[in-house]
Amino acid sequence: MDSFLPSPDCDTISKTYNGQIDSHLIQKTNEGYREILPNLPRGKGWMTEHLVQYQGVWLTPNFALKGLMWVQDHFKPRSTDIFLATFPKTGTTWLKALTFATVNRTRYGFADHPLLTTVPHGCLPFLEACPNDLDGFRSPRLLSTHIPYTLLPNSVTVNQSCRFVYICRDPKDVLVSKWLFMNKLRPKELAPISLEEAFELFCQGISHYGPYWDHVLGYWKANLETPEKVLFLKYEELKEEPSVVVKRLGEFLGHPFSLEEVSKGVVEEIVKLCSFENLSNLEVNKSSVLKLSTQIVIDNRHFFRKGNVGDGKSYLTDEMIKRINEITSEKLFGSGLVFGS
Ligand code: PAP
Repeated sequence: MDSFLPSPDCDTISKTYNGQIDSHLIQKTNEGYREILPNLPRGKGWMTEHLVQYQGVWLTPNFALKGLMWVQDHFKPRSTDIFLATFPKTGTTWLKALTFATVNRTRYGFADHPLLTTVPHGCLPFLEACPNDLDGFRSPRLLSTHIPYTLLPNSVTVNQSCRFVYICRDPKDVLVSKWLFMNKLRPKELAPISLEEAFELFCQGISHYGPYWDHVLGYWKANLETPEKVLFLKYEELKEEPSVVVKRLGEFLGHPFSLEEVSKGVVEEIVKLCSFENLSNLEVNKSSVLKLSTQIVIDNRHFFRKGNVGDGKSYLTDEMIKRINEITSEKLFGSGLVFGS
């Protein structure tokens, strides 16, 4: 099997996910899961009825918790693995597209690129969804994950020379993007979650893979300690200077752009291919779906809303903005990391 699919599509990936799982391993993790689940703290869910707190992080009780346990129990990293790590709604879709296009730029032409017919999420596997299936993928594997750095197994963070690319975003934009997205996915039988409720939960840290600030700080610290292992990006920087960031990405991943490529405009081609304007207007991203599991099927169009910096502020009251800014300053105090106002 390839490190990515030659003609990737969501169906093929979800078939891959379900294809080669060792039933003994599933059983082992499922037993542990059933044992711990009833005793975990619960909070109100955004997309599901509730979230559970496990090892300090808030997760959907089925997909995300099982996925994390899977990774901790059974994932076998390779020294060449590349992880795209994100908190949901911070720029995952964009980062996946840019990385996939950068790493595979000699393989595909821009006129018939897989990203023109496949949602970025379909181009590379989600670690939590298929840790055991990944054994057959060719190195270097490009994998995405929402797992906090501190919860990844030591075999990934300490023992291997695999690399991470992390992207973060202003928490106000993350909150609003997440609230709008989750309400679209929330089952009809559950009343939509109000912005006030979502705001409270987010501030308390109760959101998928939250608290947000802990997630960001985990990767930020890893970047400070091992910059050769963890590249730390901001959505806002990427919006401002996409070509500069793409060049850094290529360099960091061991695929630096040559002078010839730069002068031929390859970096700009990648930026254009992966731009919000381009991706959001593709037929596949307007009308197809992503099947993450048998229960989780998402319209691709939901991954593309506005793609702007600062949009969160137009939904939040002055009071909410003040409070979230205060929490952010407090949480990030002394870390050297800052977000805009
Ligand atoms: P996910 O965690 O569900 O995969 P993710 O891709 O991290 O979501 O975030 C979605 C946000 O990125 C959306 O932001 P918004 O709600 O504020 O608009 C989405 O519009 C934005 N986005 C998606 N693709 C791009 C892109 N190519 N360029 C810039 N922003 C993008």
